[in-house]
Amino acid sequence: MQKEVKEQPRYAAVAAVQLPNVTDLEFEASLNELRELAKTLGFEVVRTFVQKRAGFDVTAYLGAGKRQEISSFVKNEYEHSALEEITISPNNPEGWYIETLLVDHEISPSQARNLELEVGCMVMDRTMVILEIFHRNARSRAARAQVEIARLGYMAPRMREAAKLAGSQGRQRSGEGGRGAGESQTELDRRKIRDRIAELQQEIVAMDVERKTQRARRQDRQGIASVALVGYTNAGKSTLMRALTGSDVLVANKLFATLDTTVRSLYPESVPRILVSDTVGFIKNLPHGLVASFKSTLDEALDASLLLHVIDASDPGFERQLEVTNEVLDEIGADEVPRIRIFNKIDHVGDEAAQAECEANLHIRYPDCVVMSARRPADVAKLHQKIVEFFQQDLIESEIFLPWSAQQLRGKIYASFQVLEERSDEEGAYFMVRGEPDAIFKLREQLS
Ligand SMILES: Nc1nc2c(ncn2[C@@H]2O[C@H](COP(=O)(O)OP(=O)(O)O)[C@@H](O)[C@H]2O)c(=O)[nH]1
Ligand SMILES: [Mg+2]
Repeated sequence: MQKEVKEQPRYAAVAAVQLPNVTDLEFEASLNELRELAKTLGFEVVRTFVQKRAGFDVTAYLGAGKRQEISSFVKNEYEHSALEEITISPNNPEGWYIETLLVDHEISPSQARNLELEVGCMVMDRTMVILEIFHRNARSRAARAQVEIARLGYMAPRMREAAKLAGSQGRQRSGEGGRGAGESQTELDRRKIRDRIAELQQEIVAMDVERKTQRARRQDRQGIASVALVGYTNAGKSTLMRALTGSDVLVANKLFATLDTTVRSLYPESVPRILVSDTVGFIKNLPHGLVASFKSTLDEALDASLLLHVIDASDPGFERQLEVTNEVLDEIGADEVPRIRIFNKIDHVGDEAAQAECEANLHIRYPDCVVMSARRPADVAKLHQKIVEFFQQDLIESEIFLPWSAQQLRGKIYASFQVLEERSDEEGAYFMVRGEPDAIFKLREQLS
């Protein structure tokens, strides 16, 4: 039997300043989202530090007292008895240590550096967390270029900060005055970054022309039935993906666990096989500079034959989120892709009466929507059925003749179509199949 490989957990703490104009609800929602984003990056968030302030501390984002508190927590010197609430999950062993402090705002390079020095662990701000997620999700060339531009834009001032630090230390050591070596290096780096951004922008313009033929590309892929999950972070996309593809069962298999987690086939398998892919989630609090890279990373939704738009029905702000998702999908040209709206987490909406009322209202407002809980196997099975039906509704029945000389295509026929009947004579074999008209047509062409 294969041993289950457990990834080493990476522990993180989250810290945020609540400004006076931010309501408790907004503040909590943003923190929740950051914790979800952290999970996506493989962090286990063990503690959240919050502080109400009139503004961010200029030197290190948080006030001195809070920094001290975090520092002693990171160094594990915390007086455990002094803790009112400590959110360490039960599978967190005693000797845990915090690898990273995640900050729920974009902070300046010098704030980040000062905070790091004081708390004694790495600091990642909200923008960096999101950039890292986009970086991991960018598959197409255009998306990779777009994310790299955003990363360079984010890195540039931070490199200057690092260079300034190195420069001032250098000067201190050598007693050298005026322009330090660090600074001229910075100039050079700044120019390099500018050049690289310009180069990437040109590439993207060139790719835009290429993308005009995207529709053709989708036509090309019609033989492959594919479904993409889209929607906000925390709506339940990944949970649904696992439930629909049976990967909860299969994940114990080490080989399987190492495969790309974002594309899998629907399970139990159907004919033709249907691929399910998870896309990068929408973010409530998306820094303005990251909008372009988000959109390009979402681009792969265009390749799907069907979109499953997952909405958290238990989130009070779901209607606004639904609108934003629609708008963005329209903008990237995904309005042409058929879509099923899935209101998930219905089990999380109040008591049974409230759930029934919510469900009834949703069906009135959004006819044809699915209201479900990813945690209920019966609901998942129904959705599975609905997806399969979508791909079968346009199927036609047809006979394909395969001469004996082309028997190597036999396997392909069985993989691509549902074979209803097979017979043969001295010329070859005849298959009565049910399949996509396009795929049948293509195979016929190939055979003639
Ligand atoms: N109560 C409830 N929780 C759910 C449901 N679906 C997902 N969740 C939880 O919601 C959180 C976010 O789910 P996840 O699949 O990671 O969302 P994603 O960001 O869209 O991929 C996780 O803690 C899930 O366990 C559901 O139907 N009901
Ligand atoms: Mg997810």
